[in-house]
Order: sequence, then structure tokens, then C-alpha cells
Amino acid sequence: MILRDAVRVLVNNWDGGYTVPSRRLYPHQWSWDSAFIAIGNARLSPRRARTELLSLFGAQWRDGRVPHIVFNPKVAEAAYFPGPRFWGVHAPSGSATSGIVQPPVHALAVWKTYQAEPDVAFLRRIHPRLVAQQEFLRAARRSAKGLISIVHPWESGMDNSPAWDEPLRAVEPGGTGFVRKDLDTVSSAERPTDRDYERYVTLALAYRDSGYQRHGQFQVEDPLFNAAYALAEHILALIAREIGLDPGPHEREAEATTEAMVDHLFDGALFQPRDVRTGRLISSASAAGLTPLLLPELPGKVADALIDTALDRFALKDGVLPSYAPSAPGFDAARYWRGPSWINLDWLVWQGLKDRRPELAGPLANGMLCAAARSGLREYFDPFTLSGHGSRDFSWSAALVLDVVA
Ligand code: 9YW
Repeated sequence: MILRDAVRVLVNNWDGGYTVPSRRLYPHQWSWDSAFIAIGNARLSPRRARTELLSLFGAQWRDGRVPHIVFNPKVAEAAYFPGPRFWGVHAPSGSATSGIVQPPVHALAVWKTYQAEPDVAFLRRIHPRLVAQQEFLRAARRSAKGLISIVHPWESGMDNSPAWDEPLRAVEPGGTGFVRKDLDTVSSAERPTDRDYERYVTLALAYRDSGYQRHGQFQVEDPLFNAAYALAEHILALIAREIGLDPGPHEREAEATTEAMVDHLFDGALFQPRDVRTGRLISSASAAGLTPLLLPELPGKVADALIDTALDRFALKDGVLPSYAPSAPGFDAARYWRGPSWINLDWLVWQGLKDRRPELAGPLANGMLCAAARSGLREYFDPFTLSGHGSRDFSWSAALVLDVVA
């Protein structure tokens, strides 16, 4: 039943060259969604997974950035806010896109797709694009500490995480006079607040008005983003081997980034974001801080400490993970990235546990399946009751459930 549903969602949300995250709420192509969706599609139709990824990279900018949204020209401007006119920019391919990025989990998706059906021509085609994506991040976003910054909460993929409350306080909200579309579909109790949106808009406009070169008053080194970046280097080394290139530089970059993360973002129990503007770690309780478990180069002691934290503060053994620790101030079981469980975060941590601690990975996989069985393929779930929130028929929930059972 869940599997039939998952296939139905992926088939219905396919738009000919890519998959929309959700028909009503998100009617365009999103960057990290496409990566997760490809991971699920690789189990059904590797060809479709390859098409999804190539279509996203088709909208890559000349500087290597992969925009977080690629707009469908057939969808009305008013269908999503902020739409193509707000961002005001086109990729060299001619597609209207946003100008910010999302966590670079695409190399992982490419590798999973390749493992499902080894197609060397695909690897050769997408490899230079993955390299350019990483080069953009190094050129535009790397600090002296060797870590990559995000310049907008939307770039974290976890828009209103309580981790961003503190750095967002420094942003003078000026962005008003916009009309949100999300509240037509989802209850305001399950979404970011208007106050959040005012700051999101202010930051996006500042970046846009500099031609997407100089960011506004938000610059943070996020553990999930950096884990994705370092894992991408690790995977680029695997891809390089496969297509006869030198894996050495990628291996060194993966190791150096992992080391920089441990040195600068690890607080002894959890990886924390660092506010580059103040130079201080943000003391938070986000499940993003568990995702460095994905990194093969992570020292065993650090991994063990993270697993202890996952057990103590995120109730790892009980099923799905909350996106924010329930005991921490700011937690909200229903509001978007402030506590609900998300299948993509569960899946990333599950990936990090599969080889290290299979006895813990199993219950987490089971938790994801229970949530989907109880409430359907919703966008997010109450981590205690598993009741569903946000949009219905959500693509990455469908895709990653398929991957978990495969
Ligand atoms: C929005 C599409 C995107 C995800 C993000 C999520 C949300 C867009 O939806 O952002 O309008 O709120 O936060 O991670 O990629 O699924």
C-alpha cells in the first residue's frame, strides 16, 4: 500500500523532465528535492532519475551555482511566492531561476543513480557539472576556516529552524508588500511566520540587488550544508576513479572539510552552525547537526558522541527523528522545520548509521515507514504522534520511502 502510493506520487508529480515537490504548494523544480527524488526514482526508473538530475544541472549558472528553484514557464507567476519576477534572473539555458542555492546533495544522488544502473556516459556528462557546483561554493562561499557559508535561511533547506532565530534577529525586516501563497494551501500554524517571511524577503532582495554577488546580514556555516559539500567531494573521488580521473584532490578536500567541521563546528555533542558575522557558534539543537554522520572520514569518537546525542536528545530508538530536539526552547511539533520529522533528514541520518550502527538504522527506517503508513506521504510529521502536516503527496517523502524499502 505505501509502495503503491509512493509510486503514484512520483508518477503524478512528474512534469516531463523533472518532478515537482508537490503539485499545489511547490509547482516548480527545487534543487535538493530533485536530488532526493532521483534517489527514489533510481529504484523505479534510473533513466528518469538521470533525466531529473540532468534537467536541474541544465539550469546551472556560468559561475557554477545550481539555483534552488528552476521555474516552469507554463506556471503562472502568482502560483508561488517568490516567483520568477521576484528573482529576476535567467540561467544561460534561458530558464528563469532563483539566485540562491541549497545543500549540495546531488553528487550523492548521482552516485545512487549510477549504482542502480551503471551508465558511464551519464557519469562523464554530469561530472564536470558537479565539479563546477563545488567550485562555485569554494570561490564564493568559503571562509578562512575552510567551511562553506549559506547567505539565506532558504539555502539551508530548513527555512525557519530555531537555529536561525538568533542570526535573523540582526536582519532589519524591510521586505513588506508581498503576498504569501503558501497559506492558501497549508495552515499558518504549520508554516513560517509573516515576521520570518519579511526577513527572508529582505535578505533575498539585498542579494538580488547586488547581482547575486554580495549577501545581506546573514552568513552562517551550517553543518548539514557542509556535510553535503564534504560528502560530495568524497563521492567525486569515487566518480573520478570510475571515469579514469585523479581522485586525489577530491579525497583531500573531503578530509580537509571534515577536519575543519570537527575543529570549528563540533561542540562535543552535536555539530552547530557558526555565525560568521559574530564568529560564534550558535547554540542550537537541530537535527542538521547529526548529518555529519554521513561522512566516512568522521573520527569514530565524534560519531559515537553524535549517536549518544541522537539517542538522548532526539529519541533515535523510538522511530523518526524530530528536526529539532523536543527538550530545547523553540521546539514546535507542528511548525515546519521547528520540530516535525522530515523524511529527508531521517533518511540522511539513516544513511550515516547504516554501516556504523545497523541496529539503530533499522528502527529509524521502520519509523519512516510507520509515519508514511499512518499518515500518508506528507511533507512532515509530528515526531510523537506521527500525524501528518504540510502538503500531501510530497515527492521526496515518496522517493525516500521507496529507497528505504528497496
Ligand atoms: C517554501 C520544496 C522546498 C524545500 C525546502 C522547504 C520548502 C520552500 O520547500 O521551501 O516555499 O517554503 O523548506 O527545503 O526544498 O520542497
